Amino acid sequence: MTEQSQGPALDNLLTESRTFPPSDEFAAAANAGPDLYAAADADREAFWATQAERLHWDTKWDRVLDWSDAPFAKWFVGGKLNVAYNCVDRHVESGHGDQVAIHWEGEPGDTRTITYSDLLAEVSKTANALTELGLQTGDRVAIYMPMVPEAIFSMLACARLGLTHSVVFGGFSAEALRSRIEDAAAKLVITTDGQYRRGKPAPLKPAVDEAVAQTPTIEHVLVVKRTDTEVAWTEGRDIWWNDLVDKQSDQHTPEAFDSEHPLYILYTSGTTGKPKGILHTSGGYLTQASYTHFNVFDLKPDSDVYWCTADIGWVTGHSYIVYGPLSNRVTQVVYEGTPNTPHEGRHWEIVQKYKVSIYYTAPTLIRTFMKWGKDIPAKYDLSSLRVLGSVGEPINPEAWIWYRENVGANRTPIVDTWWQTETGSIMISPLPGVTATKPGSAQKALPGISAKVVDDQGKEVPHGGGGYLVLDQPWPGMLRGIWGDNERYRDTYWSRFAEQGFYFAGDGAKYDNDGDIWLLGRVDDVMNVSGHRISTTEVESALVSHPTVAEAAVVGATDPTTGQGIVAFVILRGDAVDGGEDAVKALRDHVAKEIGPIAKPRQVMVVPELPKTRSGKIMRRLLRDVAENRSIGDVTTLADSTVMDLISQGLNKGS
Ligand code: 6R9
Repeated sequence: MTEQSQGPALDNLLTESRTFPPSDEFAAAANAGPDLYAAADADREAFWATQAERLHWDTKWDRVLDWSDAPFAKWFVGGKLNVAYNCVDRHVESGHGDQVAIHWEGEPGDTRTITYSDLLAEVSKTANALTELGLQTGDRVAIYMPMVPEAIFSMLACARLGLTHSVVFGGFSAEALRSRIEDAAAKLVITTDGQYRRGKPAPLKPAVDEAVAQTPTIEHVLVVKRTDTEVAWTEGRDIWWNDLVDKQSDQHTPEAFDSEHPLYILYTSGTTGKPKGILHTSGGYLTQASYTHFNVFDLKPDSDVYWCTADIGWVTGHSYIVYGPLSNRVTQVVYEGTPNTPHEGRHWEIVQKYKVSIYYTAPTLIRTFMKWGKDIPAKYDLSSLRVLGSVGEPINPEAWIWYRENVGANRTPIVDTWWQTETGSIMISPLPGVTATKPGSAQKALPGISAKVVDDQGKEVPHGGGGYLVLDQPWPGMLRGIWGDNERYRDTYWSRFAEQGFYFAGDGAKYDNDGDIWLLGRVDDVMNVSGHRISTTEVESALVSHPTVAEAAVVGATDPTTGQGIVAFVILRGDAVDGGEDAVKALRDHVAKEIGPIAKPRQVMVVPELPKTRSGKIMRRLLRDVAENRSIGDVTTLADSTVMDLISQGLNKGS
């Protein structure tokens, strides 16, 4: 039997009510059945204890959860484990050393096949190299790399030694890297000479050189040769990967660390300019990453080929390329490059080549594929696919349907997975063998997880109602804090609904009439551009750091491809010449340099004034009206009600 589509036709997507139940065959063979919900509901802690048994523990925990110091959780208290051992060694020990762990595909077409035995040897050598550099348990290591296998070896080597890694996306600027190194006081940066991007090598090490010139904690820079680009070299500080790692022994005995040992810090945008270092620890994090990866993607380690298209610079790469999948003995594809290099069918060519069966990507890419046209995927054999996933932002029903029809042959379940850097792992998602999926809805908290939609007062809204998404029970993969800033941790996530003790996710949500959850986007000043979180304040401070800018206000405007696009309104300084094309280009480039190309505004509008309330708050709502070409909303709280006319007139003149 194939899946049934019910309800109205395609043109009625806004009132989407179709559901797609799994086929009988899929349901019968699925890792997770409906009983999983019942087991979790019966006893949440016992349920998580069962899930933790997925892992190898050197010392078993004596307590599942200690929430006495809320909001600082401890999970699997007293337990000890080695995260890398769980992701690598134990698969070799159980006789799967010859299984391919990673089919790596470089952008120019070079490939590497890495078995679990290979992975063990590489991670061991890397761990021995990091030890030779004098790194000790608890030290922080920055990883600033493209999607090369050494990035994964480095993360796992850190985990193996109890070093805390801080992966910084390779598309971020020298300044972004510098501030992250400084915040974590990292001792080592691992990087590459360059990276392939859109068919061309681009240098990467110069950004590291610029960053570490101002970060005295850095003792060494370990450099993987990827593009053979010429690099500046600081003797004594810089070391080629090949010179150090290749000569190491491939034997290394892992040590067990406390369940709460810090595994990594990952920086994410908040509502203020300074990124937050989200802290994740070991036992609880790995338990949830492993459990969710196994059940949400229905992973069959002996037969599936899995591909998550994220970059390891984001949390999705951490939990669904490295820790979840490898703990489950996955065989996966890791692709280095962009989806249209050298042609727009590259992803489908890779799916066909490796017979990918599980594919996990972001709505922004799905919408890009839609733009490129359905003829492109139609040219390839995609029949190996059996589960599709989506993450990073709300997926509009139209994109969901397109994905299912043109990639999933109207057959594969789609799991729309809601979670955050802070949650560590997937929280709200269908289970592919259980849930009748609905285009556009993430639907239900996973077994073991509890989420609610509440109003301003923290009261749960009725079915059909909307409000704020909260998590009302602690979960194993939850962040353990913001690195070095407990106060900000409490303020950001736990003060909004302090009385109820809810975690405030920062997302708006609603229940439909069946009680399924629909995510509606951020309710704070965080923009979501192609699934990347960027704060309006971050971009504003980058703009005002430019000598020609007096003031700036930034909004996220709806964008058909990227979800939101960054639109900046700037007031130039009196002596700055004009707001012509060159000035605008200079400002866009300046933001790209300060933060990274992903933060480059789609538009910069030079205006004479900004709309402000009497207390001086910028009214972004009105600017969003302008950016989205809507008529301007209520202006009664403006200090000067003529400002919006001035702005509109200025823009119509085409500045
Ligand atoms: C994993 C990741 C988190 C924010 C989150 C929300 C948005 C992520 C979503 C989604 C609707 C989904 N988001 N997945 N919104 N449906 N399936 O993306 O982490 O980069 O920290 O972003 O992304 O707004 O709050 P992160």
